[in-house]
Amino acid sequence: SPVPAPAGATHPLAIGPVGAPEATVDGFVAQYLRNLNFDRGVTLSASTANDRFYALAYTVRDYLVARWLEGVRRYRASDRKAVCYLSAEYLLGRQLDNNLLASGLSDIAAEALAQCGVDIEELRAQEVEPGLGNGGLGRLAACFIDSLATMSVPNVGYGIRYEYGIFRQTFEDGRQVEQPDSWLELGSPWEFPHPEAAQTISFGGSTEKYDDGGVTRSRWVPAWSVQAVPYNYMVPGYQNGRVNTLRLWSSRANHAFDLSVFNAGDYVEAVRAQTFAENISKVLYPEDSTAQGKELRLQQQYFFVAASIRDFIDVVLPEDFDLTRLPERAIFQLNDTHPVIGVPELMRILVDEKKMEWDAAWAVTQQCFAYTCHTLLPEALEVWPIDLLGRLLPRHLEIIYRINEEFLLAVRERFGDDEARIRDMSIISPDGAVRMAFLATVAGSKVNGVAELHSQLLREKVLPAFDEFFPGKFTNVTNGVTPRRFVRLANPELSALITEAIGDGWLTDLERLRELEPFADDADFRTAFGEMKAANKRRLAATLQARDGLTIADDHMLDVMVKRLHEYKRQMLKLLHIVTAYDRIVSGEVEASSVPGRTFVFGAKAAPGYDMAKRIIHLINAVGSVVNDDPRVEGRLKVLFPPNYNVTLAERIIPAADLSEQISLAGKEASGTGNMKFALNGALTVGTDDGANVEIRELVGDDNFFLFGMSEPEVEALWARGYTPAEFAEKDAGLGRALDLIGSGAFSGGDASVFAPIVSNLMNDDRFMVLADYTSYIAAQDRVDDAYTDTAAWQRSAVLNVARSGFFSSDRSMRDYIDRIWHTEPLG
Ligand code: B1N
Repeated sequence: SPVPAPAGATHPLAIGPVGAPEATVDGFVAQYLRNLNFDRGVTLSASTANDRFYALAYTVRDYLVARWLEGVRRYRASDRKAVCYLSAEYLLGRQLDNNLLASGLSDIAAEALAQCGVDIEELRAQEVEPGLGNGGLGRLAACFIDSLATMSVPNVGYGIRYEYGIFRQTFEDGRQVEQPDSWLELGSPWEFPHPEAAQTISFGGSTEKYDDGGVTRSRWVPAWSVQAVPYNYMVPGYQNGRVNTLRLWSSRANHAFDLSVFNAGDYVEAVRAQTFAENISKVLYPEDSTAQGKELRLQQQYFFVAASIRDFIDVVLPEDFDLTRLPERAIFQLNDTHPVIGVPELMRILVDEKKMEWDAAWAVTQQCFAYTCHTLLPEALEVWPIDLLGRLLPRHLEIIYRINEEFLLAVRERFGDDEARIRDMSIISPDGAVRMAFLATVAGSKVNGVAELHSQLLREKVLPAFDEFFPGKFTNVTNGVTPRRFVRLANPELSALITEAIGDGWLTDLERLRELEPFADDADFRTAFGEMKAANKRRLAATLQARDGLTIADDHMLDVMVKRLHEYKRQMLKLLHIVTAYDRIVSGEVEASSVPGRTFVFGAKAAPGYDMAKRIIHLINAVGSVVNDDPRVEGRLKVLFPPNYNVTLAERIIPAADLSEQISLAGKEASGTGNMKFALNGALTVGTDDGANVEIRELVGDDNFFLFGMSEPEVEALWARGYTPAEFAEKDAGLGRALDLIGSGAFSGGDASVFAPIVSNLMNDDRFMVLADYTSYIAAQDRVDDAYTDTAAWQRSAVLNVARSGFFSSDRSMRDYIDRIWHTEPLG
């Protein structure tokens, strides 16, 4: 397809089409060898695995680039509205297989490499995944941009190209140790750097008033600045010829400026100042669901948001575009509060730079933003102290004050001088901090939660005054996951089974999985399904053996809890179950052979500064070593905790799982997305009525879901009555014994002090009511054991989980955002 040619071009190739290489084995081989020779500068026989991986990635890229450029050209020629997704995190996972699948080249590439005598498996293993996110929030952003490309919706994903992504986790004596994630060490073949298109991003200084032809205006006089260098990534749709863009910003020193401010003649100082600028995109903050309040974090946020908004206005939109019409062309979706500083930034551009009237600018701004909230945890809600914000972004603080003033004036007009209400709704908190969720809610055209229950609690409990003031502003969009990565790529065996049963087309129309329902009663299909699970377990076993030297028994139920380590997610509840199962066997209470063999698999990173989370990681490993070494439970119970859980490992673990642990305290997990991936891969869920579990259970049916624990209203009622966890330990003998074992040093070589803080926290505080839900959880696990012994019934349930989870495609989430929030249309 034609690539735009400059005026005056006469050579046919300059006019186009340059065209992609021919999509044949021969075409692929030729391009592959060309890349190896001309890009890597090596022959095949002298190449390293990294050379061969690079050449492969470049070859796949070559097929996609023409479509990408053509898409950009067609978008610019249209007047379509684009979704500008603003997210501080994108947890992409490896790109090679995804890009091969999207371009329809998987088979050709496999054959081409085979004919070159190159082992494609070895090359797959070369790719280091860009871990530019912490967990669900970052992975969600990656799923969403995949779906938008697949649905041909114009989208630019904007974010930060962290030089170091989420830390690499290792264990030393069972304790988490963090290693830097130097994912760029061997280069990154998928990115297109554009240092020439860098933007200047300013910070600090002061504001001043000036006379602009009789009008008094404000302007910002910043003190220092850095360069934001864009790195483009292709985001290919699934076999639809569409390629969208992910644009990640990297910070670089602004030389002219450094010389004047940082050095005063000192060359060495000036070069040192460069590191200061480069620090901004140096490292991802490794906290999931906690706000840090660190200045560098605010710098990161402003850095990427300012660069992104300017990019869209100055680079993507036509020159001299009338910005009063910006809402027709852009919707800036705020992925949590991290990009909310974009609100005063757009106001600053419109009012200070484009000289728009405040009210007109505010009308534009309100239509251009929408806000997604991802949590209810108070410690995760971002607030920025006004002194910090004022020091770093003085003009933005002034703008926030004015937004707040006008907003509170409107509140007074509606409700009178109700001072309590005014205090509760003020964007500036009583202790002098900017409440970013409030700012986002006031500014956004819509505010959404990420699952039905979460959206309801957001409206009713966290922001009820705002819901009353802005009728119709609050909505729900339940999260989703991309079936391309998490079904087709992660589970090719299941995908083949599905296609054999219902034909193709389901991968872009996932509700069609419903057609699988009758197959749940087909014994042959169930057998094939069982073989699929067994094959996936063997594949996982091989991975864990090679990666960590771990072994998995063939005939075990695989019981999996993979997610960030957080007290609200209750890995401790899972551990109490394991200790109880262990204790029941070693105490002779149950016959080892009377329960199905189970392998418990954990994957979890703890934020480096979160002591309790790290202690729980230590305890998981400690329980694991005792259980795994005890001959009395040999062949019955096993605990595996492979380190460094990431997207790549998730793609191996999830398709092999039988049981999915989704056991957060009701009301705490906003949605969860791992829960959806497991259900789509035919694992049954043991879960609380929390987040998207509620919707999973409604869809798959009570018979195919192990529900336990208090509901959110029951949790509230227990808090209201007064929660004394120790009472629960007294009432349930099994719980008492499990806690005693942990607290007495049974898993720490007799040293009670190691895990005593965990036990004492549970007995005396237990913020997330682990003890209150224990009895019900153990009962649910006993039901799981029973159910698993009836293989046919279990597999029937597993098939029904797959058949009824099509709703959880991120394509559906995107449809909902489009219908309820964005009102955009695909580029035909
Ligand atoms: O976002 C996911 C949800 O499925 C999860 O339930 C939710 O916990 C997760 C600050 C967060 N909420 N908040 C964060 C991440 C990083 C950070 O610095 C907060 N992550 C979630 C997708 O909706």
